[in-house]
Amino acid sequence: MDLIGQLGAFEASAREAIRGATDDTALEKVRIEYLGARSGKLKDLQSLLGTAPKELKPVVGKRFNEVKNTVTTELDERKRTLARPKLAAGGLDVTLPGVAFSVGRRHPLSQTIAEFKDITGRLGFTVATGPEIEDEYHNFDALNIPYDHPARDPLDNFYLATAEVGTEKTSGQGKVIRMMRSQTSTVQIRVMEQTPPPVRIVSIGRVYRPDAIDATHHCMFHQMEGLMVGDGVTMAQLKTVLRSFALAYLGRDVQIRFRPSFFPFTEPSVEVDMSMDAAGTRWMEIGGAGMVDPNVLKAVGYDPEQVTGFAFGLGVERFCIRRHGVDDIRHFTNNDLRFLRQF
Ligand code: FA5
Repeated sequence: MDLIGQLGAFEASAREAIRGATDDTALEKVRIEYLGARSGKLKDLQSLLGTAPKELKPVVGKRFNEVKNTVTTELDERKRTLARPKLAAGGLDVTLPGVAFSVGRRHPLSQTIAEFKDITGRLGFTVATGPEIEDEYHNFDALNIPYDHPARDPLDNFYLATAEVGTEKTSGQGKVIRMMRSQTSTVQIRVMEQTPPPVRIVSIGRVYRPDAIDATHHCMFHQMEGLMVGDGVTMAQLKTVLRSFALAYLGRDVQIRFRPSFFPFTEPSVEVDMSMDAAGTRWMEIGGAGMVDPNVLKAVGYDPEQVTGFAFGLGVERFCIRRHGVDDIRHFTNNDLRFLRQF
C-alpha cells in the first residue's frame, strides 16, 4: 500500500478505536497506540515520510498533517464526551453547548436617530412628526418659496399625481399637488399651524430628491429639522444649539463653521459645515439654518412683532458618516450584512 493509502487506513482505524473506547483508560490506551510519541503508529508512518518520492513529498506531508489533526481532534472530543456526567435515559445533558441564536441589531441610522433625539431632548426639544407624502403648499408655498422658484423644478423633485381636494390648501393653479417631501422643513409649518408659540421641536425623517448619487448624496436620505420660536429667540442661541449638538454627537475634536447663505424661509440664513480632520483642511456641509422669516411666521398665524424663531435642517447620514468613518452614503441602503454587523 502506498503512503497515502497507509495514512487513510491509519485514520479509519484510529477513528474506529476512538469511538469504541468507553472509558478514560481505554481511550488513553488508544492514544498511546496511535499517537504515542515513542512507539505510536503515527510515529511509524512519520519515519516513512522520508522515503516518499521527491515530487510527492508536499502531498504526502499535507495529508500526514491532516490525518494527525483529525485524529487528535476526535480524541479530544471523545475525551470531553466521556467526561460528561452520565445521564438517566431521556434526561437533559446540561453540559451540552447551547443553541446560539443570532440576534439582530438596529440599523446604524436608527441608532443615530435615537441618539439625535436623546441629545436634542436634553436641550429641551420634543419630537414632532410629519408625512413623507406632502403637498406643494407645505413643501414650498408656506416656506415662502415663490411659485417660479427653481427649487420647485420638476427635475429636482419627486412629484406625484395631482388631485383637486376642496378642504386642503392648494398651490399654484388651485390644485393640490402632491410630492415626496424634499425637506423636513414641512414639519415646521405643520407644527406652527397647530401649536401656539412657544415651540421647541425637532423632527427626523426621510426626504426625497432626484439628486445624482455619489459618496455623500443619495436620492433618499434623512434630515433632522429643528425649530424654536418664542419671545426673544436669537441667532446666538441657534449657533449655540447647533454647536452643542454637533459636539455632543461627534466629540469635542470637531469644528463647526457657519457660512452666510440664503433660504427663502429664513433671514439671515447660514450653511453649517463640520471639519473632517483635526487640522480643519477638509470640511463637509451638514445643514442649513437661520432665523425664521417673518413671512413664514405670518403664514401660520404667528405675530412676528411678538415672537422670533430659529430653524435648522441637518443631514443625518453626514453625521453618521463622520462619526463612524463611513466612506460612502450608499452603504446605508445596500443592506450588506458585513457593513451592518459593524454597528
Ligand atoms: C435644506 O434642506 C433646508 N430645508 C435646511 C434648512 C432648514 C435651512 C431650516 C434653514 C432652516 P439643504 O438642501 O442644504 O437645506 O439640505 C440640508 C442638508 O441635508 C445638507 O447640508 C446635507 O447635509 C443634507 N443633504 C442635502 N442633500 C443631500 C443628499 N442628496 N444626500 C444626502 N444628504 C443631503
